[in-house]
Amino acid sequence: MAPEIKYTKLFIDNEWVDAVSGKTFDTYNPHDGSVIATVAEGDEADINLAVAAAKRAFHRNSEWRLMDASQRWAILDKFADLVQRDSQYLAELECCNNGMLLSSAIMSLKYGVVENIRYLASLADKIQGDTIPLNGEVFAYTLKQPVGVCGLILPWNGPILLFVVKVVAALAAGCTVVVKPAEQTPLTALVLAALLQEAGVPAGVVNVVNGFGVGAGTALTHHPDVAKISFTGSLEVGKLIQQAAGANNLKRVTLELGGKSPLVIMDDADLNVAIPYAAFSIFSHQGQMCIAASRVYVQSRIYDKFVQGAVAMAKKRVIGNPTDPATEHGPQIDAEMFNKVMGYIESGKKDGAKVLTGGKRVGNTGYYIEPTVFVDVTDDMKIAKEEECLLLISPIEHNFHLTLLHMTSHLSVCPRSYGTSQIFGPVQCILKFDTLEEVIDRCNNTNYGLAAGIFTNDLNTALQFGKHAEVGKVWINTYLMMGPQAPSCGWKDSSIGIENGLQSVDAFLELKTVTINLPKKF
Ligand code: TXE
Repeated sequence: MAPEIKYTKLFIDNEWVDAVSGKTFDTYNPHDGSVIATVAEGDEADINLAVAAAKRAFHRNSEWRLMDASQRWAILDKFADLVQRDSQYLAELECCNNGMLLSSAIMSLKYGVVENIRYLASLADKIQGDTIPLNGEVFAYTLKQPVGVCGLILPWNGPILLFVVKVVAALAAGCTVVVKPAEQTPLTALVLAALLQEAGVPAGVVNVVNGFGVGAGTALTHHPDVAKISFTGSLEVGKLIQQAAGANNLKRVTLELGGKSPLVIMDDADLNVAIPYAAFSIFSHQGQMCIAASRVYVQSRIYDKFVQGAVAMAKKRVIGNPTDPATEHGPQIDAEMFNKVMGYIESGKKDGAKVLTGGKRVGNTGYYIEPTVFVDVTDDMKIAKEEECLLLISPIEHNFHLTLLHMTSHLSVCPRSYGTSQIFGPVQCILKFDTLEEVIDRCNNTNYGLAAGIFTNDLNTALQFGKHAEVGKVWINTYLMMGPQAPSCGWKDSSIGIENGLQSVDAFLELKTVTINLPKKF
């Protein structure tokens, strides 16, 4: 049974309102492409109202700014209780609007999401400055203060988790926010806004404006009263956001962008562990994760054995309706992403890589793609480096607003293997290597630097890889293992700023030095 749709309007200043223009857009279920709901479509006029509400709520004499930090923690902790209370409903909505397996959404809600809220909430009253030993008869100290109104722009691949990671960190820091969810997944953000209101967050502190990238998104990134943008999405849009952020005021930016993450399997690894992990690392959530292990480097001596195991793992994944508890593999998010992934599969074949399993659409409705394993992949192929944004004519009609971004010509002379777009689908690319030195160079030969993993029983090999991989997170004999306490970072073009960990709140704070002239040194 489809979950009840409780909210479809914009949430501004604790009120549910229509878009000023009166416009709406449909949102879909990726399982069968059916319309789930029709949602208000915000644009510049609505962003202006939301930013004005957030600015009022941030005034130095507002209820929010005068509230004790421990009270902010208490309210956000109550929010965690409410999310826990409604976790089954939220998981069903996530499944229906995003195609995430219901079983995964329930696990993510009960553990990941609630844990994240509680951890980030607890940082609210741990924000402290320092005292500074300045020379002379002075006393100096630092204050860490909320940066102001923050624009939080979300992607569709983890709508609930990414909402809480950004919103709760910003609120713990004392900021006020305007959230722009992805156009594909507008529904859960509205429910979470209602729960924040129920938890006691004052009017104007949290506002949610659904809409498209060009429209609501651009209005937010160009708004002079927005002090900070935190964005998760594609590298192409990340670059546009950085430009927009500097166009009038100098907004602070946190960008969590793509990856082309390598997973290395050394010939001393336990293949009974490494093969299932490699499958889990690329096929979970149908490969729609920035940290997906999309390049698997296998040492030559065990290459054939690994490939055999990898193909068997891919073949046995149960494909089906994400609401079915037996399902392991659901649909891609929408027609646009379906077409993009199928385009990459075709390009891999054309470039000479071999599909050992998968590569085809499943069924005639929804956006299902078989778990796909490519061998004979070389570093120069598009599927290994994602050189350009593909837009192919395909059997599924485009019915989404496209922000098609130009790929600039200078990329062809970039010394690194340059990827501007990710496959973001269930496509495992297997490559062969001989030595550790060689594979470290090949892993690093990309403009991305999000994550990397290695399976080995040699401590020295693991430590060498851990040190020399040019990425923000390294997993050794595991993959995708994360928690709110560990900072989530990315190097190179993958990221600016840090989410999670103690540093997550710093991203929403400004530092100030206060110096007092004293009559006498003390
Ligand atoms: O992302 P976009 P899309 C990658 C992945 C995927 C690709 C495209 O490779 O294939 O991005 O996905 C808003 N100003 N990731 O098209 O376009 C948009 O409305 C301001 C990686 O969904 O970057 C949405 O809310 N905002 C990833 C958000 O940006 C703009 C997660 C993301 O959209 C805007 C998702 C603009 N000009 C996709 N244009 C990750 N890092 O996890 C768009 N938006």
